[in-house]
Amino acid sequence: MAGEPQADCLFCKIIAKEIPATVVRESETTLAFRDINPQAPTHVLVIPKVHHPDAASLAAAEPQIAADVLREAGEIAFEEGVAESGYRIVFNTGSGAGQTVFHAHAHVLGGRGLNWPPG
Ligand code: D5M
Repeated sequence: MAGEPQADCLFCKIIAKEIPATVVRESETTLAFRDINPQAPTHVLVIPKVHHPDAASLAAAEPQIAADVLREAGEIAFEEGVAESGYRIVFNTGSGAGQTVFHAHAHVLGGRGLNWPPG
């Protein structure tokens, strides 16, 4: 069922604490942890605790939780000290855009210059 934990989902396993992660923030509806393969000095992932395959399906099914993910991303940018210099919130959506984990997640990237357009 939509939103239910998926046995084969890496991020559902992190939420269930079956796989360790370096958690930086947690709310009732979200979990944020450091990316295992950081692409910037600050690289944190914010995920909803409910399982939806990407950000658009999360927003369609659970708009309040999608808003929670964005709010947490902004709080993390402040806590990590990258808000003033500028940071990026990225939702890779679909394998053609580089999505590899099909549980909605925001990348919070900062602490270095970020080019536009992204690669
Ligand atoms: O982003 C998926 C991201 O998930 C990618 O940047 C690596 C990260 N990742 C993969 N496994 C882990 C674990 N175990 N801990 C922390 N981060 C992890 P995507 O947008 O789907 O490419």
